[in-house]
Amino acid sequence: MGTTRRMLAAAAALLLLAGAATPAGAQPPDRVLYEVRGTDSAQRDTIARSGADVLGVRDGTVTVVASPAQARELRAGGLPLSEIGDVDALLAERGAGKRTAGDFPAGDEGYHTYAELSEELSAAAREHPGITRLSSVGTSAQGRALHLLKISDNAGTDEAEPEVLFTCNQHAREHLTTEMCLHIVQRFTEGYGSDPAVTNFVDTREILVIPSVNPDGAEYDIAGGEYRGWRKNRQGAGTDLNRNWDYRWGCCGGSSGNPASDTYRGPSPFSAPETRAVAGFVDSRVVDGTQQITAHIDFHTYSELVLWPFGYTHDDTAEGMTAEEAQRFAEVGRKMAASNGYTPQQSSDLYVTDGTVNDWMWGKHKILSFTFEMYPRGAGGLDGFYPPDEQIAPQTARNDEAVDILLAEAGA
Ligand code: 0X9
Ligand code: CA
Ligand code: CA
Ligand code: CA
Ligand code: ZN
Repeated sequence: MGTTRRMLAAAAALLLLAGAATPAGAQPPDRVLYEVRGTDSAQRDTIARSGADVLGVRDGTVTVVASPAQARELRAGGLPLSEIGDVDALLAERGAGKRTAGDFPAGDEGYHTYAELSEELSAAAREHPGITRLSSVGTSAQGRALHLLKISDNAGTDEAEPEVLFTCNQHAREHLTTEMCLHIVQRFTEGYGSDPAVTNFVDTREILVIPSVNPDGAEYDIAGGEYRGWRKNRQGAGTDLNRNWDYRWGCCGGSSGNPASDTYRGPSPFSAPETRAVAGFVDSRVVDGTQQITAHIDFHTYSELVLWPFGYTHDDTAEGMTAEEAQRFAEVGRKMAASNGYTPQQSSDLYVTDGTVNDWMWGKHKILSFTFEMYPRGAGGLDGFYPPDEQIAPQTARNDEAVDILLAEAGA
């Protein structure tokens, strides 16, 4: 962007900001960004239980988007919400500037749209036919294919090798995660035959990558004149896919029953076609009574965390999680976190959630299942979901060693 264009963009952003901040006689904004400092985990559970949208947590400071009703409820409960700004105005500021319809904003074209993602996967399959198999696990609410790329030697044959699953983009606006899955695809296809570690994993594992679990939401997030800060899928008012999994679904105040909430769990477990499709695929990997997938990472942004189940309870051990099993999660989680500089913890240490993917993967299938919350670390508000595309290469490569640690563990 040239200087003049940059100044125009800045001026446009100011106009939008000014326009949204004091619209004469207009409704109050529906979504306001707040910070709550010095929270303990019980207070974070209260925030999550209200159905407000927790964007990030760092050293007890929670960044949260709340509706006026949610904000009133939280303040009435004694939580000190300090207002950062109107979400739509803040987003307008981030996405201001020229853009091609349906593409990422000017300057962020390094991110892949759904069409570009589909093309990259086809190209990887075309260029590396011996070690790839491209298919889909099903379709989204709006009919987009939920792509699955398998990477392994003799990819067309189901061999007796540990299967490892990587899923990305359950949450629409977490675009950096789609790039993470694409980076895994590129690294294990392009590096095959030249990089000894990559070659060894491709020869001894079946690597399964689903780069976008929520393509409808991701496309919707970029389809307007600016980033929308959209989280859910695009079925009705939208379901939070990471509250829709069928393990202790809706059990524990870690999701919302209100369709307007950003953490709406849906009307029933697996009501979303996207979660149902991914779960159906994982269920189908039980061969002769044995689940073939032994390890899994679901990538999210942001906060730079490595998280493990259970999320529905603060207890370290529970039915289906012995002390030894909890210990293994902590050990592998800490090892991966030591490699990428993230912070390792049980997911409920952040706040309680129910119906998440990790609880289902472990609770139903005993798959060693982690959530990574990627870059950035800090509580950057909505901007945290939209790092400049210059961050794609460093922030995805940052997880190479952690991915390798999990691939190694999958054989143990
Ligand atoms: O809330 C989520 O679904 C994940 N965070 S995000 O900001 N990407 O939405 C975290 C899920 C991990 N589980 C728990 N915190 N219990
Ligand atoms: Ca850029
Ligand atoms: Ca193989
Ligand atoms: Ca197999
Ligand atoms: Zn997420």
